[in-house]
Amino acid sequence: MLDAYIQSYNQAVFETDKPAALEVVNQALSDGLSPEDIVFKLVIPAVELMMALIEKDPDANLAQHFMTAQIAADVTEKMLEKFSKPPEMIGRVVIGAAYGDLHSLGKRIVSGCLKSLMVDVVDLGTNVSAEKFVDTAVTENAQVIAVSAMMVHTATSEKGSLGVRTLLQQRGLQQQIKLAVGGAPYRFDPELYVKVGADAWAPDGVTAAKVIVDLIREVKP
Ligand code: B12
Repeated sequence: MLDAYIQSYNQAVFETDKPAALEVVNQALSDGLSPEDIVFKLVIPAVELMMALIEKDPDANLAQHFMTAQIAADVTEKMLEKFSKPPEMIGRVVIGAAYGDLHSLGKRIVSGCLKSLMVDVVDLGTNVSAEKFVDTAVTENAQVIAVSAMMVHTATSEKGSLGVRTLLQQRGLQQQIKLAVGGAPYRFDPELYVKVGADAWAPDGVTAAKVIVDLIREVKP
């Protein structure tokens, strides 16, 4: 049954047919597949498959590139609302895409995984300045700032996580607020997170949520 959904969902995504993708999702839901399974077994693998195809073909259709992300983001957003609501939050995270970075899908997936692990998420969206990350973490009483960067220059920029680290240092907040980073550049260089002043990184949403929960536990008694 799951294989049939995977096949028809992948087909719809490949054809950039959003209504068809949503129809598969609705059918899967009404047949009893959980929202978590839809995100982790249908949506994320389909994006990864499309990414692999796109990377192999430098002339890949831009519409396919864009629509893959749009469909996945829309479905993920709808499913996240249906993720089982946690009874008690274990901590709070401020998340966003780094300054200059408009890639939102990875961050949304990380948010979904965090929510499913009972972490409260304040999502600042994309193109977030270092000041906004730190100011919001302070006003929202968050234990972790999570910066997503999909491009090398947004990952390494002084206005990205390096800027967040500098502000945390200047304001004496390093013991109260931890910094996590993620995105494609960190997968290519697993030591990059240290170079940009972060406390931790993770290669995917599920690991990200676990790593961030560990950081919350370091800070919160
Ligand atoms: C989809 C996509 C887009 C979409 C984004 C739509 C959206 N709403 O997000 C659109 C078409 C808009 C786009 C635009 C651009 N893109 Co683009 N894009 C991609 C693509 C194909 C997939 C990204 C994605 O969604 N991945 C799927 C998600 C699930 O994976 P992920 O983001 O890595 O997230 C996971 C982990 O990294 C981790 N994670 C993510 N964030 C965090 C945060 C924390 C704290 C933690 C712990 C973990 C974590 O968990 C996530 C879930 O598992 C990549 C190719 C690639 N290989 O990544 C190129 C890519 C990132 N894009 C690229 C480029 C160059 C651009 C453009 C500049 C293109 C252009 N010329 O206009 C613009 C930039 C716009 C901007 N200023 O940001 C390059 C970057 C190259 C580089 N080395 O810097 C890439 C690598 C493509 C390539 N091979 O050239 N893009």
